[in-house]
This record gives sequence, C-alpha cells and structure tokens, in this order.
Amino acid sequence: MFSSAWALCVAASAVIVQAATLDDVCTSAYVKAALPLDVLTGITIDSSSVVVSATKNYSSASGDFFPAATFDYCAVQLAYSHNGMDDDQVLLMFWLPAPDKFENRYLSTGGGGMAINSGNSSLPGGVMYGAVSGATDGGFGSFDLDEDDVFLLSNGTVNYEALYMFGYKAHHEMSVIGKQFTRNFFGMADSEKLYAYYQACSEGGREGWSQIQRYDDWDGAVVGAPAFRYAFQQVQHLWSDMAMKNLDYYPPPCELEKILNLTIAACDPLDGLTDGVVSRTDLCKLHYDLDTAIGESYYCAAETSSGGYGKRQSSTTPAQSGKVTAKGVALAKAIINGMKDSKGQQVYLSYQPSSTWSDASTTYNSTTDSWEMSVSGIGGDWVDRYLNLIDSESLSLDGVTEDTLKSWIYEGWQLYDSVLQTTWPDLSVYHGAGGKVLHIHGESDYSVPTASSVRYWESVRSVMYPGLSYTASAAKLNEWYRLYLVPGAGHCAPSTDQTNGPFPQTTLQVLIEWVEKDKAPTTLPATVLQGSEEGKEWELCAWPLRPLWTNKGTKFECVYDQASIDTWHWDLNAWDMPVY
Ligand SMILES: *[C@@H]1O[C@H](CO)[C@@H](O)[C@H](O)[C@H]1NC(C)=O
Ligand SMILES: *[C@@H]1O[C@H](CO)[C@@H](O)[C@H](O)[C@H]1NC(C)=O
Ligand SMILES: *[C@@H]1O[C@H](CO)[C@@H](O)[C@H](O)[C@H]1NC(C)=O
Ligand SMILES: *[C@@H]1O[C@H](CO)[C@@H](O)[C@H](O)[C@H]1NC(C)=O
Ligand SMILES: *[C@@H]1O[C@H](CO)[C@@H](O)[C@H](O)[C@H]1NC(C)=O
Ligand SMILES: [Ca+2]
Repeated sequence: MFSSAWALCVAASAVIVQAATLDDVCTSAYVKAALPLDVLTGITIDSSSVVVSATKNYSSASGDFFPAATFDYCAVQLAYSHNGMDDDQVLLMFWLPAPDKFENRYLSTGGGGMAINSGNSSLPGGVMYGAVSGATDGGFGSFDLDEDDVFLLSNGTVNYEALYMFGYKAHHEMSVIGKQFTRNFFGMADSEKLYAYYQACSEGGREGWSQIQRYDDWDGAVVGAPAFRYAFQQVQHLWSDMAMKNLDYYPPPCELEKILNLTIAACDPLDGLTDGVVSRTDLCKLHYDLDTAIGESYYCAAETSSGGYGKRQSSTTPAQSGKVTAKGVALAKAIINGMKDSKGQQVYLSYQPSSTWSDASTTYNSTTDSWEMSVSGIGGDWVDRYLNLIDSESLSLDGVTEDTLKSWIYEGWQLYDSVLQTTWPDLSVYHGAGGKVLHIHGESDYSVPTASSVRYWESVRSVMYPGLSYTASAAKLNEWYRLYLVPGAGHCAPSTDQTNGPFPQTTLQVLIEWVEKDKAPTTLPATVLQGSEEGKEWELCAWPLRPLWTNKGTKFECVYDQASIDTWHWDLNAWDMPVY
C-alpha cells in the first residue's frame, strides 16, 4: 500500500508510478492530487466532484472500431465549470489503464446522432492500446442528454453555450484537460512525449473535424463518416420525402428493397469479384440502368414488430407483393441523382447506388391500407428546432417545395457556419504540428453520403495544394491525410445487405504505427466481421485509387480510373458560394 503522503507527491518520476499497481493510484486522494487545476484559463475544476472506481479484468466485446480485449481500468469522473456562468457544469469521464499497461497515449472519443459521447462504449478502444480514454457530456446535464435535448431554453431562446460546446468547445476543453491529467496521473516528465489521438464516427466524425480544423491537440485522428457540411447534411435527409411528394408515390418498403437487391446483384460483379459486395459503386453509377428493375416481382412476408422501447403498441405490416413500378424506379433515380432546385440545378450530392433507402421509409396506414410519407426525423428535427426554434418533431412537407429545402440549407448554413458546418478546408494548424488523419467512410452509407467525404478531401486538397496537378496534390495530401472508402459498408458499420463486406476494425492501431513509428499505411487493413466469410482479410484503397479485381477475381489492385473518379465530383451549380 502507498501512503497518502506518497499519493500527494504526484509529480514523482514515471518510474515510480509505473511500478505502482492500479489499486495504488485508483483512489480519490491520488486522483485529486493529479487534477490539472490550472491548465485552462476560464475554467474551474471541482475537486469535490471526483468519483473514482477500479474495474478488474473487464472484457470488452469485439466492435466495428476495435477488437475484443480484456483489461483493468480506473474510471475517473470529474466536473468543471466555466467561470462566471451560472448553473454550468461539464462532466468528463476518463478510463485509465493500469500503470504497467500505460503506453504514453491519450484518446478522445465522441458521439453520434445528436450526442457528444457514446456513453462508455468507445472508451475500451483506447485503453486496450495503453491510452487514457475520455468522453465529455458537453455540459448538457448528464452523459445521457443530447444537444437537441438542451438546445432550446424553456423561454424558447437558443442555449448558445450548449450549441458552441457541441460545435467545438467541449472537445477542445476535454483534450487539454485530459492530456494534462494523463501526464499528472502517470507522473510523466515534461520531456516525455504523450501521443494524443481521436476516434469516432458520424456526429463523432464531425466533432473530430471540428478540432482538426482549429487546433493541434492531437497527433492523429480516426474520423469515420463525418456528419459535416451540417446545413446540407441535415436537410438532405428530407430529399427522399420530397422526391416521393413530387411523384405523389409512397412505395411499399418491399418495392425499394427489391430495387436495392437488383442493384446489388447487377453491380457486385463490376468490381471483378462476385462476392455479394459492391466495391465499385462508381461503376454501378456508370453502367447499371435502374430501368431494368421495372416489372420485376417482389414479395415480403407480413411482420409484427413488438413495439420497441418508447412505443406503446406493436405494429403490423402486411405482406407486400407486386411488381416494381416505373414510379418506384423514378423515385430511386431521384434519390441517387440528389437534391435539385425548381430550375433543375444541383443543390447537393447524394447516396451511392447499393445503399439502403433509409430516408425513403414509409409508414403503413391500416385504415386506408396504404403507405404514407414518414418524414425523416433527423431532417424534421433540424428544421423545427434549429431553424424555426420550435420544440417539436412533427415537420410536415405540406406546401414545401424543392426551393424551400434549398432555402433551409442556406439559412442553416449562415446561422451555423462557424459552429456546426465543419468544412473549413485549411488544415494548416493541425498539419503544421505534424497531425495525421485516417478518414473512413462506408461506400454504401445510407445516412451520410459517401461523396460528402470525398468532396471534403478534395476541398482540402485544392485549398492546401493549389497550383499542383491533381495527382501531385493528391500525393501531397496523402502524406498526412488519407481517405479510405469501405466496400459494402453502411453508416459507421458493416451492412446487413452486403454481409461479406469488410470493416477496418484496427484503424487506430494503424494510426498509432503511423504517428509513433512513421509507418505510413498504403492500403488499410479491414476484416469481414459477420456472415460466412467472417475473418476474411481485405485491404482498402486510399482515395483517389479504386479497388479492382482482375484475372477472374484472383488479382487485387488499387487502380486510378478517371471516369470513376469523375462520378464522385458533383457540380453544385445551384450555389454561387463555394461549397467545401
Ligand atoms: C478474467 O475474465 C476471464 C473471462 O472473462 C476469465 O476467464 C478469467 O479467469 C478472469 N481472470 C481473473 C484473474 O479473474
Ligand atoms: C460507465 O463506466 C463507469 C465506470 O466503470 C460505470 O460506473 C458505469 O456504470 C458505466 N456506465 C454504463 C452505462 O455502463
Ligand atoms: C431565457 O432564459 C435564459 C436562461 O434562463 C436567460 O438567460 C435569458 O435572458 C432568457 N431570455 C429571455 C428573452 O427571456
Ligand atoms: C433482398 O435480399 C435479402 C438478402 O438476400 C433477402 O433477405 C430479402 O428477402 C430480399 N428482398 C426482396 C424484396 O426480395
Ligand atoms: C390513416 O388514414 C386516415 C384516413 O386518411 C387518417 O385519418 C389517419 O390519421 C391515418 N392514420 C395515421 C396513423 O396516420
Ligand atoms: Ca463484388
């Protein structure tokens, strides 16, 4: 046992701390003495808020972003406040590895949807690599509250503090506090390097970019499918509904599912390997004619869903059968072709063919025995709450036109450009400090269009390397920021429709090797995580190279294919402003 006198002597050398056990350091007194009280001006860490507990032999299951692992950790929750603000309290949760497992690493984790954290679920992804892992509650009141829960104050005005915390402030504060706390806790000398990382997907991907665009807090970041270009991203969720309204056609879900299945079947072989995975959605765009689906029969059995959490009743959908209609195909085309205004000008990019039609879901009405529009919850929440400042989730598209959607984008873009848009293309602060980025995005993402990430990578390339040829600037950017599209993957996860598709489960490990050992990845390793090919290893190609199998599927290459690359570049000619 260590005496409390020793515990107070936190700045003692790393040698002493590394000889300590988890029980020696995972105490309230030790943690309080290690708090970085003066690390950020304008904030006060509340020593009395500290809650400490040790967990031994914790087994964390295999996830999409990290493999299974078993480890001991010390959980530390603490609170801080911004000076001069009433009722302000921000909670941080850190999981720290045992002293003999610590590898001079720190990892920030982020949220998804409207959440700024993922509870504890992302924290194992750092501890298993000898990193202290952190999560923040953004000051929203608890780790379970999301930004949209607190965005409107009770008098109907905007909670700007919560908005800016969500936008970018909370993550910067957590990184600064977390890194110094890590140093103090493990008694690192000032001369010792602490490697700092980030890993998250979706909204968490946007949070990652919010930091990379402003700060140099991290040495490396894994950002997945970022929900950025926010005003566009949120409104584009309403495009499928708008397209249905324009066609006055609300398809049974089974019809769209059939169109998806036919698309996957037709486009799977175009990459040179018939494996159930559309690794080249660009070739699918170039060569698959959706009209060939018209007249194909579909059938889906009746289903009763047991009315999950928050739903009072179970709901029943009837058996669906019929033939794919011309209107069903017109809808699919309108979705793939993306948002247009009333003049036919392109407002935004869209999903790749072979993505599920998630925004186009309809609801069955048993009174009329027909399918009805079910407005996208994410899109509706954005317009009601963030544009109209109404606490509601029942947006109707009555009276709404393509030009209304466009005006919603413009309004949100102006209102939140500096806080949520998150597409600032000049990364010179982060790059200047040596920061690396591994950006991944499922090629069949149904929630954040894959082309959205391609567009941002291209914006950074053209803004940071003007005057160089395409291939020369791409090569320069790839020296520190690489984008990998994941064949068959959906949103931040493998897809249920293309189960033989891989997912890059060890990306943080690859990043660590790149940052700490200068081992730059060329291809990114990925593994099939489900289905009959579970465990099969893949290599992902770095943009702008594209995967291709030749020799009857026996030879794999990453190829440069200009016609395919061009399909990823959207001319958003509805705007006079640059859209990064
Ligand atoms: C740790 O957990 C694993 C399985 O979860 C178990 O097999 C093993 O015995 C445990 N070890 C200790 C030291 O408790
Ligand atoms: C998160 O981790 C802390 C510390 O181990 C634990 O007390 C808490 O119950 C965990 N929360 C959930 C939801 O598992
Ligand atoms: C709304 O409430 C907030 C928080 O209580 C307060 O600071 C603000 O002044 C109020 N605004 C108006 C217009 O009443
Ligand atoms: C689509 O394919 C999946 C997987 O093979 C299958 O389970 C489903 O029934 C198919 N849907 C339709 C409408 O044919
Ligand atoms: C179903 O349709 C009827 C008739 O149009 C309508 O009154 C009712 O509100 C609809 N039910 C739901 C759940 O939308
Ligand atoms: Ca294939």
